[in-house]
Amino acid sequence: MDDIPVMEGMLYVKVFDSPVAHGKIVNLDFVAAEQMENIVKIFSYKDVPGENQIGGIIPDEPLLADHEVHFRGQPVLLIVAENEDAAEEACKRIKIEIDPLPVITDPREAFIQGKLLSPSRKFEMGDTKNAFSNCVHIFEGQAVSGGQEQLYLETQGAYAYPTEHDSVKIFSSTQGPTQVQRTVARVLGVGMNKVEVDVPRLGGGFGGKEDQASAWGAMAAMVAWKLKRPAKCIPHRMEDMRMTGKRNPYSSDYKIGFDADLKIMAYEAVFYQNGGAAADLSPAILERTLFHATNSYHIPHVMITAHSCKTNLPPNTAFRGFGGPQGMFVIESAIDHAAKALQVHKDTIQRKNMMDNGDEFPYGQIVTECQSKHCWDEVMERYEVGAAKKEIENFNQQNHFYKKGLSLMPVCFGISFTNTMMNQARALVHVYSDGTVAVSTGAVEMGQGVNSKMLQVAANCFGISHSKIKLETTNTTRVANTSPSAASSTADLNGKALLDACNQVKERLFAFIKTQLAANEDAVVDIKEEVVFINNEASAFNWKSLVQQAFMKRVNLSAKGHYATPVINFDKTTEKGHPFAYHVYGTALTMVTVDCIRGTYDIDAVKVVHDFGSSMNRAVDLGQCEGGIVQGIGWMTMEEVIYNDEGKLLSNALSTYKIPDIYAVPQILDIQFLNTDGNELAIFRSKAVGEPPLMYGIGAYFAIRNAVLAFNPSSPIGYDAPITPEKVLMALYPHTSK
Ligand code: LUZ
Ligand code: MOS
Repeated sequence: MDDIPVMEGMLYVKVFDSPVAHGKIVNLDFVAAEQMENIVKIFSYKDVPGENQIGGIIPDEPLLADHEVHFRGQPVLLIVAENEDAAEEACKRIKIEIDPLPVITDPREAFIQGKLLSPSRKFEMGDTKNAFSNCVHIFEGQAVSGGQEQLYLETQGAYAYPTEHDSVKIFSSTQGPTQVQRTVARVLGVGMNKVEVDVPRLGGGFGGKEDQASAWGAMAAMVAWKLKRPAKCIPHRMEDMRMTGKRNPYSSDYKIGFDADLKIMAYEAVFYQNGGAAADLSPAILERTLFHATNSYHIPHVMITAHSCKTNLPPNTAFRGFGGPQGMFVIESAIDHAAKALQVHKDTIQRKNMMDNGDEFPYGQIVTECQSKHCWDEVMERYEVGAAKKEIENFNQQNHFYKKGLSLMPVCFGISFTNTMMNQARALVHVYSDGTVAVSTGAVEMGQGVNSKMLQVAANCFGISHSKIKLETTNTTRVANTSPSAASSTADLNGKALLDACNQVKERLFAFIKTQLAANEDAVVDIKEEVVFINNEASAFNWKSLVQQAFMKRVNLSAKGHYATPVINFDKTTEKGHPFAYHVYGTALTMVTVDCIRGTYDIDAVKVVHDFGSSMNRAVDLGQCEGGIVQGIGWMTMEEVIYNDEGKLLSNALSTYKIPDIYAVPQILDIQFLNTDGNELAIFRSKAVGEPPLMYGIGAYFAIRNAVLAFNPSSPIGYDAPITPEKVLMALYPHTSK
């Protein structure tokens, strides 16, 4: 946001948020505050010109609280000031009185009280009841995974100014420009055509700005539109941390049954998702938990139930993986539980039950182009897992206060928005008369490298140098009705749309040159390094002269491309279909050392074989993979979101919320590209890479847990992530922890 030069007269917008997690507002007095020097106006819900509603999937979230507050940090008032200091001062003068109502922070408690954000969902395949009655081994338990703060380097925020025709332009730090546009239009009570959203790039998103950027966009836009002045609304880090939602914590029950040969015959799970005080994206996240509940395994009889529970926490939201990691953690816990009880290596059970082509996912899609076993077997061989296990056993026999642990974590992640409708994109290409090119897509660059990939698509299609192409900002007036940059699908969807646009221009240019050179109609035209070839022979034309002459002959040098993923479908009434364009596969080997005096640990190595398809940019893809792994390790080990019983965020700053730093990166982080043909629905057959690697981080949890058990085989340690050093210490010495 701060890369954008602001206009003179810009107003500063500060949010006054609820100090209480649940209650009725009985008195709200901001008269004195509003009369202070340099305070322009204080907005309450009464000042919202249109609908006081920002809920994306379900309309259950006001922009500004009206009579009740539902979470601590809920926006109540907007203080509009000439400068930040004045806003801070005024904030202190506001008096709010709230009659407290009961606060719920636990999803199971919310479920018992019937507080759900959306209808519960159930995926079923086969007949678990009958299957369990034939099982030789059955294990049941609970698994819990915590929240995760997105902690994008740049906080949320928006800058807006009024434009002609009663319109407004918003620069927003959002993954979803159209979602901001839609929300602003609703809040202002105007058409979407009066709202322009522009996104140059983000200082990180990680899912946190898929939906929740809309509130900040709406606040800045409302102030700018009503007061006819530019306005900026950017929370500070601690405000951002307490007001915005995070990865949904889950508490889950599992039941897993095996035959005598350790084949998993039946699996049941019930997921209690902590949704927070409003639906936000939680219903969609819940859906992805269901889709990934069996991870890479084929299980003939499955019944998975998921509840989105309403608690008095900030509405939880998207975070890289989007419910998938939470689903996978539970099945991995169930299998681990079984392995420990049966005293077999977990990887024996994992490999034996790995899915393969022709198997059916519980949601009806048939497994194709499966790379699960390839990745797994490649890890076992390349990284000599058998020898590594022996080494660890020897080490653990010889060392008392250091213990090592190892785990294998397979991943199978579905690519496409689970909501079929969202799998569409558009792109706009202008070739200017001097041969330079400008490209607009719906893709938002947030550090993931999508702009590099878009450049590659255009350069590759036209056969020209990257230096001739400019990537424009993501803007709703140039590319409309965009899906957010999310679901690992941004490069696929926007890349395919861009390819369509470039091909249209290219076809016109090729048709033009054939007439120009009186070439045969089936002559083959090509452009390589900006030289035009006819039937593989260099012609006198280069890209620039071709474009210039085509323009002189009035050829259309612009095009709009469109792409909608074919094949995919899903029927929510039967919970069956073919929701994903394809799947991404891989396996991670993780090795750790636990310091059994201190409870601290090192991640010695994460070694991965990952299915990139035919990678179009190995540097970008490797970066995504490395970053995802470290972020996944953070979620599973050190990042602990803590609210107290009053719904107050205790881990509310970087001093109390620990994310991985360079010292937390595994000593050895080795990623092998499993080179496959890739899928034709992937851009240039280069598979989506944004989210799948995050789930390799789950391996760190189980490796640490194994090391703990090597020290204390009777430790009562459960399946409760993150496995922080404190929890490790308690698990090492349970008898002294009381
Ligand atoms: N967002 C969304 C996502 O709206 N639908 C999805 O399926 C999804 N998946 C991953 C990340 N964001
Ligand atoms: Mo995301 S969790 O792909 O915004």
